[in-house]
Formats: sequence, structure tokens, C-alpha cells
Amino acid sequence: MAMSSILNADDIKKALDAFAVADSFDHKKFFEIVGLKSKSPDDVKKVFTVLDADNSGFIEEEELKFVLKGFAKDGRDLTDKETKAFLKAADKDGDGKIGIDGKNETSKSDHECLEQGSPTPALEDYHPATFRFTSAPKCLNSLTSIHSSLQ
Ligand SMILES: [Ca+2]
Repeated sequence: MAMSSILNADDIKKALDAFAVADSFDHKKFFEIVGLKSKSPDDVKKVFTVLDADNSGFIEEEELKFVLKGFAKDGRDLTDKETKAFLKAADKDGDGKIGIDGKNETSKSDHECLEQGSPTPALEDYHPATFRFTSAPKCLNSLTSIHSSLQ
């Protein structure tokens, strides 16, 4: 699927132009300009499916580096600094990659998940760096984390 069938080509160009300078990339603003923020979780998933070049179900650091090329062929590569900052912001479960599995479309907080009787995460699964539990995958769905990283 082409990115242009999900997003508006003018918006893509505007977003790429806004961050043309190295180390200026701000993924939240980028997604906002490109129109992703107002898209449904389904469309967001489509976009991330396009960016998952090797169809691994995750966007790894390598793919993230070329994320702008997924939006337009002439998009620049992200710098290492930008790639790492983006990964850190979007990788909510701290596994070093961004998941795009959209099977669970809830966007509940961990707290809500716990209240609703999801398996109680074990303490050793607590990720101090992200203040989240890595277990209870039902709620720590990666699409959810993508979506919440846009907020
Ligand atoms: Ca991948």
C-alpha cells in the first residue's frame, strides 16, 4: 500500500519540509502535520505497516532511520540522534523496537487494564525506564503505544 492512499500528498510534503534540517525531527509534530493524529487506529496501523519494510510486525531501529522515506521517496534519513529519540519515545515497552500489532484496539492505560481484571503483571516485568509492565500484553499492545505516542 502506498502512503499517499492513506495520507494527503500535500500534507506529507509539508511535514517533510518542516523537518528538512538534520536533528530537527519531532515525531509528534511530524505526525500531526502529516495528518496522522486525526486518523483512525486502523489508518495509523496501515501507515506503520508501510513503514515496517521487512514485515516483521515491528519497526526496528534500522527501519526507523529511514522512516521519512516511507512517506516520500525523497525523504531524508533520520540522524542517529533523531532515530534514538524517536525510538525511545515510541517504544513504550522498552524492547528496542516499535510494534504494530493491532489485534487489540483498546487504548486503555495500564491502570485501567489492571482494574478490568487483566493478569496482574509480575514485579520483575516492571520496566523502570518506561514506568510500565512488560507483561499483560493485552493492554500493552504496541499499536496502543504508537497511538498514545501521538497524543
Ligand atoms: Ca520490521
